[in-house]
Amino acid sequence: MDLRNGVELRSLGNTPDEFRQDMLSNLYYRRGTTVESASAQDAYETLALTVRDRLAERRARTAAAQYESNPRWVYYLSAEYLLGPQLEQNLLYSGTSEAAHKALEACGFKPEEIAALDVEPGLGNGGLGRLAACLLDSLATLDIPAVGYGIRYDLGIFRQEFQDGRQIERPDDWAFQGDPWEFPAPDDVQTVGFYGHVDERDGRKVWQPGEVVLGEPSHLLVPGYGTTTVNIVRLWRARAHQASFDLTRFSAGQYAEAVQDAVRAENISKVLYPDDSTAAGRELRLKQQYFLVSCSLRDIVRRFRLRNSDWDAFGSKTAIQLNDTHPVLAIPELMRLLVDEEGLDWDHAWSLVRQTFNYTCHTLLPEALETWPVDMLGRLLPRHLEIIYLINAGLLEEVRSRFPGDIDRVRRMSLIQETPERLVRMANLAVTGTTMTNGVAELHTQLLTSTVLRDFHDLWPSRFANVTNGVSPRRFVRLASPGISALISSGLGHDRWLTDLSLLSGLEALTGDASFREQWREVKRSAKAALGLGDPGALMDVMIKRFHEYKRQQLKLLHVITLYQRIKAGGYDGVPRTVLFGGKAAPAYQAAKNIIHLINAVAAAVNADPAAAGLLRVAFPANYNITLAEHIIPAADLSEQISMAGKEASGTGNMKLTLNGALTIGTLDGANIEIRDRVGADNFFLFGLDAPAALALRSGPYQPRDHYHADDELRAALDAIRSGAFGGVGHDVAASLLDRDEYLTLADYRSYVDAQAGVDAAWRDQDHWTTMSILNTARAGFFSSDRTVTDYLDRIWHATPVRVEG
Ligand code: OAK
Repeated sequence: MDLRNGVELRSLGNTPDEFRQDMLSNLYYRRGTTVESASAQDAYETLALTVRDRLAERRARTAAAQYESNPRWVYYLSAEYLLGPQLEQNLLYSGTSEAAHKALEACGFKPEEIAALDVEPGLGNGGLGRLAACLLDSLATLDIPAVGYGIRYDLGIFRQEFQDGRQIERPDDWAFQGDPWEFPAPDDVQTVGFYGHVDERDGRKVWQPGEVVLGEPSHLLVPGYGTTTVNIVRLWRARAHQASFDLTRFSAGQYAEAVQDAVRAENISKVLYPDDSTAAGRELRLKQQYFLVSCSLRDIVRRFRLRNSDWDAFGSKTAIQLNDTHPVLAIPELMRLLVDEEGLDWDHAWSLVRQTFNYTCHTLLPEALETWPVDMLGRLLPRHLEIIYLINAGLLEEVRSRFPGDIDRVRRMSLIQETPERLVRMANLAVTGTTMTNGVAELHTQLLTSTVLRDFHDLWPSRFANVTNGVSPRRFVRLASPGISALISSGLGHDRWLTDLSLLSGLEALTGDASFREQWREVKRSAKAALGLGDPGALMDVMIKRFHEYKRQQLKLLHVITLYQRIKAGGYDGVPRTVLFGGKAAPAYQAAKNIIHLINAVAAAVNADPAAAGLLRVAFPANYNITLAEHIIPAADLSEQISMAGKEASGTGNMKLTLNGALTIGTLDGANIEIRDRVGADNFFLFGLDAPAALALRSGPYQPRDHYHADDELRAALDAIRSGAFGGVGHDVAASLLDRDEYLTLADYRSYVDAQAGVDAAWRDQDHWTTMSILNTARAGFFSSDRTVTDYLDRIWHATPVRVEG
């Protein structure tokens, strides 16, 4: 390989022998030890470095080819990434799995034990962060020049433990042992300002920050599958400026005071806010957001300047995707850079800004729509607030001229909410400052444009598009389910489906092949056995996602209690089930934590009762994360997607489970609708109110108690909860359902329980169930994140591949 300075580097070899040689040399030179005295951690780190070296080579080639072609770049700005464990992915993508396996064994290590030392960087909460990771995977796989920007939180999403059934949060010090996958890049450090005031000099505004913090980048490699391309995700870590260490105070023995400014600076990237779909209006969070935006934009501008000198080209060379509103300060920040620092006139800058940015909305929940107090934003970022006011003036002028006299509309669309408190509305700013706004499933986009963002859709209909989410088939089929993957490849006669998931449709023909069905059943069964949670012959009924009342884990729990009560009453005729829950609740979300506590109490009662043995079991492994998801998903027979219709933007777990041959029981919500359309209504268990019906019921005088009185089984289940049958836990859960039932759990209960009877009936015909399972996989190819990225490219980014020589 010819590197830019003309130095020849030998290419690293991938035969087992070459790989082992390199491992031994890394063990010796980079860990300073030998096989005889190496610990398992030494072996893990060495293996990681040896694999990383292979990808680093490809990375160098990728960077050179991308630089050479000076393309339009896709930059993904996201406060969260849930990348998942790196080792197995990097082994697969670099084609070194087998060599590594052999090398480890030759050195006396057990590969599974070494793989277990790989700690996933949990730098996200849930769907939004995992989607970001799947999109990066597909961008690299499709050879798109792209960089993900994010924050390198010292502490990721908390580690969940259960104490007496209650969720306890422990810090997730994910990089405690160091992170072998990370490349620090201290030479690209950025300086970020906060607070201060705005001066005017020679007719130009100059922001004089009152505090500066350094942003130090490091990056992780994002390899494409089946290609040489290796992109990066660049993560920023806050570092104190050396001037913030007060040597005078230190010398005077005031140790805590000497470092207090430095500590405050570094707190910016200390911890991920553990709120999923709720806005946390704290100043530190706003600081995090600006920190991400400021560092990333400076880096993007630096990269632009490597090849371009004319600002006019900026918009055509740069597509920046804003992952929800968390990075939306990028809009006023780029205006500030262009107008205040580069001297462009306002209109010119605004047209470049609009050309550059696009915005994805990931929610419909009003409480997730971010707003920031005007006072707080103005104190922290005085110049940005001025710029937001100027943007607002332009927006309101356009609204007034399009809708003369419609004062209410002006009030609704303003970037500033006036009462009861003055707030900056980040979603309004996002739509105003971008070319395109997209929702993440058909229904979501439809609801966005007809409710939350309706006024903006009236004004600018062509700025809205739908891009239905997708998931990486490499991670969520190939890595998660080697058994299913091998069977798919043998059935299809190739493994090209890994990069063209529509080819799964070829499995449809195999549903008529009894031996294929038998193998399919066996593969699902062994995934259950490997998970080790319950009888592999039982129906594995899986609900894995963040805990939120709108997702309705409480509905699943009512069903479990009903099954249990039927068992206790004798003559139970349902099929044996293992019901598996996984997920975390935001630490301050008491109602969700109550549901977790109640599930654990019900699990304890059911699992200890001999009457339920062999019929019903409830599993709730703690600390659901990507690593655990990869074990659970292949084992699932039934996928629970039971949110109140009109609340789940898309869901992506639903896609992962479908692709792994689970059948869905679900409402007509989010991407469930598109899944059902594709797999066929006969292969999907539908229940419940649809979005218009749910909305209508919610807007009237809904009386949850009517359902309680009308339905004996529902009443018995709620009474059991209330009467303390599960150890006194759950009083609040029952009260909230009976008094308010915000998410129509009781209204959907009967329809849900009846649909579950349909599940039992279907499960009894195992051969037919298997056919339905295969059809779910065969018809779910659309839900590849490769298709999602292709849609973004066509509708939004308009960027093209740069192929890297192999
Ligand atoms: C998190 C914070 C703020 C706003 C939204 C989220 C979020 O995670 N939303 C989820 O995004 C996923 C990816 O688009 C969707 O599949 C989920 O439905 C949505 O809840």
